[in-house]
Amino acid sequence: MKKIKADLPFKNANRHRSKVDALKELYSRFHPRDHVLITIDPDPDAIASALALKRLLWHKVQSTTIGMIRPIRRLNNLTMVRVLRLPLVLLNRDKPERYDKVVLVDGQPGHNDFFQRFHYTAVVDHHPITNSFAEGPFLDIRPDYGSTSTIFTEYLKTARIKPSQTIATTLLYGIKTDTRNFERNTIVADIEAFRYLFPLANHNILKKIEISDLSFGDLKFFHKAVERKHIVRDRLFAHLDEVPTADILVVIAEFFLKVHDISWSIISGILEGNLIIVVRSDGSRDAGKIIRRAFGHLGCAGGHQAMARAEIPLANLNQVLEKPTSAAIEVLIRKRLSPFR
Ligand SMILES: [Mn+2]
Repeated sequence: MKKIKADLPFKNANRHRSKVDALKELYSRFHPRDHVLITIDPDPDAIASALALKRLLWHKVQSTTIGMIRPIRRLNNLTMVRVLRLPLVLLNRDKPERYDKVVLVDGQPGHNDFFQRFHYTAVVDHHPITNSFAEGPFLDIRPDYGSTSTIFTEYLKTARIKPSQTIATTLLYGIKTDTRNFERNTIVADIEAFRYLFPLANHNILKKIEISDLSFGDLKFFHKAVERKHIVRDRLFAHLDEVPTADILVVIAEFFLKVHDISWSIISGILEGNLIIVVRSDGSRDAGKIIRRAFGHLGCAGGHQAMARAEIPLANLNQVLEKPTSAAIEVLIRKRLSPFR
């Protein structure tokens, strides 16, 4: 995406007006008879921002609908919507409904062709500015902010609205996911918003949302991994044959690393004609280097100190295996990544 210099299209870009003026200006764009649509690409930050805006517009407009441009896939987010009963609807590309005003939060029209269909009354976001905006919409884009949830927490404070437990929980989760628990893109405003929201959120629900990354279907791979595990000194191996996604290998590799005697968790499976090997370790030896030495000549292999992965086309296994049976693959991996080499 091309970056556009902020000074060109951005006369009304907000940074110099006060928080009270920004809120007033935002409100001035709506009429009590309006039916408002908020469009989101539904990640936690976008969902939380939309809920906060819906709350800000409560009693100010006739109705506010939060419309998703795609279904939610991530299990954590599905859990959030289910447990907190969030009022989200899926927009239909072919049957656009009529709304008086449309707002975009946590994104810009150029981020998705679905967004580009709408004529926006307001855009509130924290991504780098990639759009040039024609005259018109209320803009509040703050690329230095870690999350749009932070921006909306400030709006709620300015409006003297204490967020409900549901809204506080989603905003807190939005800040946490977009800053990866303050490990990236964090400024003081994010931490201040977090501190403000912390006592207002439901931490039991937040914890349930954060740990909900498994489906029922995944459980049978846990079962298989436990049954098939081979332990060689402090390394645990499990080969799972065909798997539906590589994510399940990662989740199981991380799970076995919880066992206190295990320093290396090496989980493998077959996906779309490739053998995938996922390593999680305590980082005492360079896992990326070791997996590259073991499998780099057969496919792509590498990673970091404590996380590594190899992807090997099954056809390439002919070079080292007479017949790539499940048992032969399992033994190959165990030999090549054995601590005794
Ligand atoms: Mn965001």
